[in-house]
Amino acid sequence: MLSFGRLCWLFCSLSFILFSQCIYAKDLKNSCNTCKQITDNFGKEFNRTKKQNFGGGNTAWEERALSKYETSEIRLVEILENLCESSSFDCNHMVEEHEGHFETWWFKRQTKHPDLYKWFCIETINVCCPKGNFGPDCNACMGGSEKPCHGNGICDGDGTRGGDGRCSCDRGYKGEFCLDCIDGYFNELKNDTFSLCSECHASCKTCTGSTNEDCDECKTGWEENDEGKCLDVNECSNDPSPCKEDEYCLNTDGSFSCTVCDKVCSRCTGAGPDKCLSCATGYQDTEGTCTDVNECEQSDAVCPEDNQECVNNIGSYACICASGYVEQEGVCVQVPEPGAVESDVSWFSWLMPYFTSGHDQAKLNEEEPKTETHSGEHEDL
Ligand SMILES: [Ca+2]
Ligand SMILES: [Ca+2]
Repeated sequence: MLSFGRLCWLFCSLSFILFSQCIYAKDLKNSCNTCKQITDNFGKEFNRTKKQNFGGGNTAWEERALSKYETSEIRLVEILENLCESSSFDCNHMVEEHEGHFETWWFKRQTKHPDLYKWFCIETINVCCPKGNFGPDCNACMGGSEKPCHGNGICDGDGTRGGDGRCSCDRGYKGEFCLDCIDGYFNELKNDTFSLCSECHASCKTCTGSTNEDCDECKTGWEENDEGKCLDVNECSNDPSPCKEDEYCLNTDGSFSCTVCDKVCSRCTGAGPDKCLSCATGYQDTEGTCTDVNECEQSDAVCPEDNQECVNNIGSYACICASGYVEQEGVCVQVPEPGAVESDVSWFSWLMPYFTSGHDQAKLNEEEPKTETHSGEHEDL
């Protein structure tokens, strides 16, 4: 029987092998990409150096020089020097490692094998495969190398020595060969080698055609009517409403949404202060719109304490000490005569909030909830 330690060792070794293979497979794909980049750049540099020669001089000499330069090692070296970004290690390493192959191609294979990518990347250093093929032996992708994944997906490792040739299907398609349709799509055309999946109507979960009459099954939020069509469910007409009490409901195709009412409403049918079913506390109905209640003008005194003044604000009101009075321990007391305290300056700055006008106080208190007296902030001073 295997000991625990030995089992661990076995598990770690297997994990390492799998991990290494993943890295290796990725490396194989990357190597091909690097090679492709190199040969693309080779083509660009080849064109760039077409018009160059060894240097100035008379025309006859230039012509001779040009024809010589075309196939010269100097031109090859100039091309090779510009194939990679200096920061790209993989690119520089590959060019350096296979410099000999570039020389062979340049002097001996160029005419017979004009496609450098094919000769170098696929046939010589074996990092790429022909299109539609994958893996170390360049096997055909799923669905064949002519049309991998039947044209409805991407073959893993396509064109490289890596990957496993399996298909990642495009949106709408599924299956090993990307010939089947996912839910919400239907086959417009299908045979052994071709499939066209189109999207169902928004109301169908599954379907056989493109309209809401072709649903096999309606999607959530839709229901079948007597004629067999899938129609939107109006969730907002449900009783009770699917929204909270202070929200209004908006029906949409296949769904609905809930939005919080205007702050002046406690219940509403839509957005804005004129869509209230009932007004929020502190507001009253004025010709169909909820407006602020001026509590200070109500017959019942809302600020019952001595020497208090009522200040109205939007949605509420505040009770503050009247001019010439200041709050101390919950009651409004008369402001002492100037000079009665040691430091006049600090005394007056301390009192300033109580001498501001009612309008300013209303602003200050606008968003505050209904309060009977000020809190004793200054008591800490
Ligand atoms: Ca709906
Ligand atoms: Ca008010």
